[in-house]
Amino acid sequence: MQRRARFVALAFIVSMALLALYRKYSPVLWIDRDPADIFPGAESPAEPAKFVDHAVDSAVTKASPRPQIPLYSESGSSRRANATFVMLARNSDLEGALLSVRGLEDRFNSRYGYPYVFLNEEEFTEDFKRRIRNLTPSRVEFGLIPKEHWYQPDWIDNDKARTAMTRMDRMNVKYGGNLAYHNMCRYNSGFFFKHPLMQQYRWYWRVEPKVKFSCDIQNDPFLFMEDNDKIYGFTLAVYEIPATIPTLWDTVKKFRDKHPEYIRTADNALAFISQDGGRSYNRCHSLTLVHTNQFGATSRSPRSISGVVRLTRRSSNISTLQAGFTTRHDSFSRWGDAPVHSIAASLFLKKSQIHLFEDIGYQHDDWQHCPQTQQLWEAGRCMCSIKDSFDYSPDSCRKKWDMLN
Ligand SMILES: Nc1nc2c(ncn2[C@@H]2O[C@H](COP(=O)(O)OP(=O)(O)O)[C@@H](O)[C@H]2O)c(=O)[nH]1
Ligand SMILES: [Mg+2]
Repeated sequence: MQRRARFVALAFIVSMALLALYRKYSPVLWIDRDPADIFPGAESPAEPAKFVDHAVDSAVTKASPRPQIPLYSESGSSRRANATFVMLARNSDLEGALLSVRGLEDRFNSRYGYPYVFLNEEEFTEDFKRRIRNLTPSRVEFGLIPKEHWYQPDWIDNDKARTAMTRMDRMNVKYGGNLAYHNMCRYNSGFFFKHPLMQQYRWYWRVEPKVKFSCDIQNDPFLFMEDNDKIYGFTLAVYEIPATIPTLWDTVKKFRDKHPEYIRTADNALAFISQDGGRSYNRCHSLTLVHTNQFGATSRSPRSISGVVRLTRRSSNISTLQAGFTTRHDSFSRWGDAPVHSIAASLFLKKSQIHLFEDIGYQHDDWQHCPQTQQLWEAGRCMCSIKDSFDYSPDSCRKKWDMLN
């Protein structure tokens, strides 16, 4: 009996010692480490700056204790980009937001551990935060959008704006009469990357509620972008509704004439958005719903290359135009943020800096991109059907993109 007790005690001590050694030397990373340890290649996030009046939810950075979950990438590398997912959402978008996060975690992020930022012009409810946090061990932050970034500025003639919106509503212009949608487009065009929570990251992946990721994402899109001098990535390209942008291209042309220094004259992607050398806009835009971009990179990021910083200024400029003209222009049209970003990318970047992620199976509303080769489809264990891809349907701009490359 005594011998048996001694044996059990010895076995216990040996297994504890083995466990300690394993935890010390194992290549597996543990989630309760400092993010800077987990992502050694990444810049350590700066303390988020704080707006005076609109406090960022300070509780959010303190993640609740989590079970330890190993993080690894396919190659076994622990290298990560300084990157985040970002979702603009209302409290009422919770169910859709949960679906998107669940999909992202299952198809990609449970192996990578990238953080999330959620932004809203109203405080997120405790229920929203708790249920989102319950889906992922990653850091999740919830930010309140500063009022001056969301609501239309004082100098807007609200009577004129209302009249224009009523007119658009009568003409059945999609979301034309919806002020919140106008503000959302304006915010997504020119402001989201200015949010203090966003300033700490160099790469953004915009996610919307209710989107679906239909294939395993096997490689890290952030690192792919970083390592291949890419700035702007997308999967779907569609035509914009003409009635929403009657004034957009004229505004872009004025901007181009006033600021030729911002326009890349060779090697750009102009042919993707214009078939007549820039006289008119063909309404093609990449769906910026799933894109990885550096539009928000700031000069505070020490590792930003100069081109990136310049891009930021350029995109801010065009976004500032959007911010002003969305509601100030006589016709008060309702420009979407997707054409604004796509035009900026097509005019300011080398076309090689724009990337179409063929391997990312992605669905937003009725639009779906499914990898078009059997090899990618199988490798990604895709749920979508190759033949149901939107890419070559008449409403898609994919052919224009292919012709460019
Ligand atoms: N906080 C907030 N987010 C919004 C509002 N309107 C739209 N969004 C978000 O903005 C994004 C685009 O909105 P959505 O309705 O999907 O527009 P669509 O994709 O153009 O049809 C989604 O992430 C929405 O959750 C709003 O009034 N407030
Ligand atoms: Mg949407």
